Amino acid sequence: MTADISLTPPDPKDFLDTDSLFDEEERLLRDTVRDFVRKEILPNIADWWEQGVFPVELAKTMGDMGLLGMHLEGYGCAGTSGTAYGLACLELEAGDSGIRSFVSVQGSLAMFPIWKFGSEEQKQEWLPRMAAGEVIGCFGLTEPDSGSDPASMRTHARRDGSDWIINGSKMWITNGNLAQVAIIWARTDEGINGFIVPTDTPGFEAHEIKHKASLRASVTSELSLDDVRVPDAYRLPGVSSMRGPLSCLNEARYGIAWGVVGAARACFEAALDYSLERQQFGKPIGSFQLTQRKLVEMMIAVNRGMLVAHHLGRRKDAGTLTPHQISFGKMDNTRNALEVARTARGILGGNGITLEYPVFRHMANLETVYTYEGTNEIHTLIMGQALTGIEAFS
Ligand code: TGC
Ligand code: FAD
Repeated sequence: MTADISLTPPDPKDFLDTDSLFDEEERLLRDTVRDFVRKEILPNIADWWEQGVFPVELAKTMGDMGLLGMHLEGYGCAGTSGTAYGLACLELEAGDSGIRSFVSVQGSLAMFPIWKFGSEEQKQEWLPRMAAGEVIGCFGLTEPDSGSDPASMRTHARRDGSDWIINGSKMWITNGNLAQVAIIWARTDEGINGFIVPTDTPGFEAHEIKHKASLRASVTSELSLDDVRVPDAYRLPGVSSMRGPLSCLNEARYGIAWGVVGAARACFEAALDYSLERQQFGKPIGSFQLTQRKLVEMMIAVNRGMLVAHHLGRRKDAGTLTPHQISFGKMDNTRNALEVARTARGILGGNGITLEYPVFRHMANLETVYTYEGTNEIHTLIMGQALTGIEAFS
C-alpha cells in the first residue's frame, strides 16, 4: 500500500525538500559555510567585485574553517566526504563564484596534485601550510596558445644535472599574483610533468590580467617562466602524462557542478523575492503568468541541479564516479545556472543591472564558469565520446 500524499505546499526555496537528502553532519557543515557567507562575504562582495579585488585575508579564515583541501585526508586537511566538499562549494558560490574559485584552486588544483602525485617530503612541506591558508597555491596548465587542448602546451622543462630549467608562459591563472607556490605543468623528455615552483624563484613572474568583466572578485594572472631553475625534489614524482593535470580537473569540475547550483539558487531567490515586492499595473509582478512561468523554470533548474550534484556526490563517496559523469554535472549545471541568472536578471528589470542585487554579478561570473575547467563544447565532446566511442576533439 502506498503512503498518503501530503497536501502541504512545499517550501518555495526548497521545493523538492532536497535538504532531506543530507545527514545531520552534512547539514551542520553546510549551515556553517552558509553563515560564513552571510556574515563575511555578502555584506562586502559587491564592493570587492566592483574594485576587482579578492580579499586575501579570507585565506586564513577559510583555512581555520577547514575549507582548504577539505576532502583530502591527512596533512592538516579536514578529510571530509566529497558530498560535504560539494555542499561547501555550493554555499561559497551562492556568495560569489570567485570565492568558490579560490577554494577550488587551492584544494583541488594546487593541493590535490601534491597530495596525489607528490613525495612524502613534498606533502609534509606544503600541505599543512596550504590547508591552513598560510601558503596560497595556483595551477598553471592553460597557455596563451593551449586552452581547450592543454596537451599542446609549449612550456617545457629540461634536466640540468640534478635540477630542472623551466621556460614558458601560462595564461588565465587564478590566484597567480597571490600565490607563494605554483603547480606548473611542463613538457619534458619523460612526458608531461608537474613542478612545485615557489613563486619567488628567480625567473618566475606573475602579471595580473586587468579589465575583466567577469569573476572580478578573483585574481587572474599570466605567468612567465624564464629559465626557472628548480631541483628534482620539486618535481611531482607520481605522474608523467596528461593524466596528472586531468586528474586535478576532475576534482575541480566536481566542485563546480555543485557550486553553480549555489549561484543559481541565489539568483532564483532574489528574483522570487523581487517578484513578490515589485508592483506594476497595480499588482506584484509575480502575479503575472509570464513571470510565474519564469520562476517555475528557474526553480526546476535549481532543484534539478541539486539532485544531479547530490547524485554525483554520493557516487564520488562510493568510489564509482567517472570523469564523464563529472562532465555531465559541470556542463549541465553550469549552462542551467547561466540561464537562471539571465532570467532572474530580466525579472529584476532595471535593478537587475546594478550591484545592489547579486544577480548581474552572478550572471557575469557564470560566463567564466561556462568557459573554464573545460568549456561547454569540451564537456559535450567528452560525453559524446563516451556515447559513441568516437573521439571528436580533433
Ligand atoms: P587523452 O589523450 O584522452 O588522455 C591523456 C592521458 O590522460 C588520461 N585521462 C584522464 N585522467 C584522469 N582524468 C581524466 N578526466 C582523464 N582524461 C584522460 C588518459 O587516460 C591518458 O593517460 P595516460 O597515462 O595513458 O597517458 O587526453 P587529451 O590530452 O586528448 O585531453 C582531452 C581533453 C580535451 C578532454 C582535455 O584536454 C580537456 O579536458 N581539455 C579542457 C582543458 C581544461 O579543462 N582546462 C582547465 C584548466 S584549469 C582551470 O580552468 C581552472 S579554473 C579555476 C577554478 O576551477 O575555479
Ligand atoms: P579556446 O580553447 O581557444 O576555445 C575557444 C572556443 O573554441 C570555445 O568555445 C571552445 O569550446 C571552442 N573549441 C575549442 N576546441 C574545440 C573543439 N575541439 N570542438 C569544438 N569547439 C572547440 N587555466 C588554468 O590552467 N588555471 C587556472 O587557474 C585558470 N583559471 C581561469 C580563470 C579565468 C577567469 C578564466 C577565464 C580562465 C581560467 N583558466 C585557467 C583557463 C581556462 O581553463 C580556459 O580559458 C579554458 O580551458 C578555455 O581555453 P581558451 O580560453 O584558450 O579557449
